[in-house]
Amino acid sequence: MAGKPKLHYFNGRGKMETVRWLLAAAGVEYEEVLFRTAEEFENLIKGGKLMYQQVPMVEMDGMYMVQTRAILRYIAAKYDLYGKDLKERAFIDMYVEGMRDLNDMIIYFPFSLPEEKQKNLNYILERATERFFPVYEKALKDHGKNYLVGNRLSWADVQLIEVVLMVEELKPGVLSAFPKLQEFKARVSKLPRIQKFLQPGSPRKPPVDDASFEVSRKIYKIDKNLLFKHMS
Ligand SMILES: N[C@@H](CCC(=O)N[C@@H](CS)C(=O)NCC(=O)O)C(=O)O
Repeated sequence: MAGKPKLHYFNGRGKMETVRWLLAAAGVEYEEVLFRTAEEFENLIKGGKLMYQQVPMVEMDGMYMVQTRAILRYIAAKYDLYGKDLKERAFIDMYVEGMRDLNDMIIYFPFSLPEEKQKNLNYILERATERFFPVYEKALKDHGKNYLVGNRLSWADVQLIEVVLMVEELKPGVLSAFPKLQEFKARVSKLPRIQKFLQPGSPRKPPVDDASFEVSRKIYKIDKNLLFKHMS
């Protein structure tokens, strides 16, 4: 199993996208094993390597790692993106958990019923601009440093730029009231590894559209009425 990490997922963002971002920021090359049908996903389950019969799964360092947050924490710690001491880690954890809450809303947004789509979109934008973005804006403003924690790039910064770009896809200009976040985005986008990941042709996946949503719905056999099953 030595060699590059192998990412097992479908050909879309979903929960794996944050893993792709973090590996890219760490400068780690990886392979992707993308399944495209329910049958291919079932074959992966039958292979017996998915602890909970779920993906994301990352083959790395002799492990078949599952649970997105466990995977992210391992990569962050291994590649020195997880703070220098327990207190920095606690702050990184607090930031990334908030970002995950926001990211999850965006991931589940395509499940909205047509009549609820606009209401749900408004809710996400309200949460982004009134709950989450003000936290990161204030942190950057108060300490006046370039990064959220410890004045060097961490997992929190990588997840912040990812989620900022996702919210901007839902509403361009959403950062207009957040000057520090605008500066942060401009600065971090220019870091060579991040810049490379943002280029067309990188492993970064495009936003979900109706067609890709339908593909993922079929792979995971998602019944809209059973959405809670997919919110673990
Ligand atoms: N808590 C898990 C949840 C993983 C999860 O819900 N994975 C979905 C795909 S994104 C899945 O494998 N669904 C199939 C199933 O649960 O049977 C994590 O964060 O990795």
